[in-house]
Amino acid sequence: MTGTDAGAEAASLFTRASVADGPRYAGTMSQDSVILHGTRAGVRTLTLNRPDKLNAANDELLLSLTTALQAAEADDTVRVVVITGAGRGFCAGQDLGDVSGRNMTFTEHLNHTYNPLIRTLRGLNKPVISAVNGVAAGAGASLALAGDIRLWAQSARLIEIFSNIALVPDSGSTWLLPRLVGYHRAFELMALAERVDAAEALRLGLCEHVYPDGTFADEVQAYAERLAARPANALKLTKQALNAALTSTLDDALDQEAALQQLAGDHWEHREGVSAFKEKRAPQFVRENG
Ligand code: LHQ
Repeated sequence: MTGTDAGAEAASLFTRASVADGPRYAGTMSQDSVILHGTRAGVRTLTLNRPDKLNAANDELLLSLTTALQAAEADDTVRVVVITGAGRGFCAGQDLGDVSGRNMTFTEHLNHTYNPLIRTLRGLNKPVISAVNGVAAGAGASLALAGDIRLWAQSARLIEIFSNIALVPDSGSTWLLPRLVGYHRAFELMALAERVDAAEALRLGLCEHVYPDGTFADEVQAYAERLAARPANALKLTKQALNAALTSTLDDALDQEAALQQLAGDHWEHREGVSAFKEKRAPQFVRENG
């Protein structure tokens, strides 16, 4: 089976499974799927599922994850997406057992799998949480950094490991990491492939929160549900504004804010927020028909 076939098959399995899911958890595509998914309280959890290899990425995993993100985008009941790993790893990057003998160049490989994944994730109109339960290395580190919110388990660690095998950081790391930690720290992390533990990640701004391993999944779900209760349209526009501002001038950002504020202000969420304030009650931003 080619990577594309595998992705297409996984996609059709996903569609069937998500229709049958219902509102509670346990909506897995199949027991041996490389991406497990469940939905609870507006939170779609996508679990990389190759635990014996620390969820190292093969084409099927990458294409299935991209498809799963697109399906989450299209599903109005999904307000937040969580990406996490099965077992003791988050993602050990490219499956190094899967690269020899492939009839693709490195460039083609990235353009076929990793780059569409990162573009889909960063462009998703819903918040994505990278729930980093264990080691995140190589492209797995890029995935850990790419979420809008990064939650880590205490034992998680991140390694810009590419230079160990004499490769260049990819999947967005060269763009994102220097924006997070500055050029010099990014270069050092990449050149020495030093391991970053949870305390250091918090200090460097590579994650927002660290939770004990034992309660990590529950903490992630609780955090995601808090996010899911926030105004979805306003968060979508905020994500668009921030992403655009990362590469724009102040002038452009001011224009962008003025345009997006109109879209936010015309939305029922804004009227609900103002009414709730005046009536001294909590706003209700979750509605049946969005
Ligand atoms: C793995 C892997 C793995 C296969 C652990 N592959 N089996 C893009 C495009 C094109 C080409 C190349 O790359 C890229 C982007 C990239 O991501 S490049 C970076 C690729 N990743 C790596 O170089 C990481 C390799 N892994 C490691 O260095 C270690 O496994 C880490 C530091 C992640 C974790 O170490 P430990 O906690 O000591 O675990 P372990 O090494 O014992 O691994 C557990 C098992 O997982 C083991 O299998 P085994 O059968 O012996 O139990 C590993 O072989 C397997 N595994 N990473 N990337």
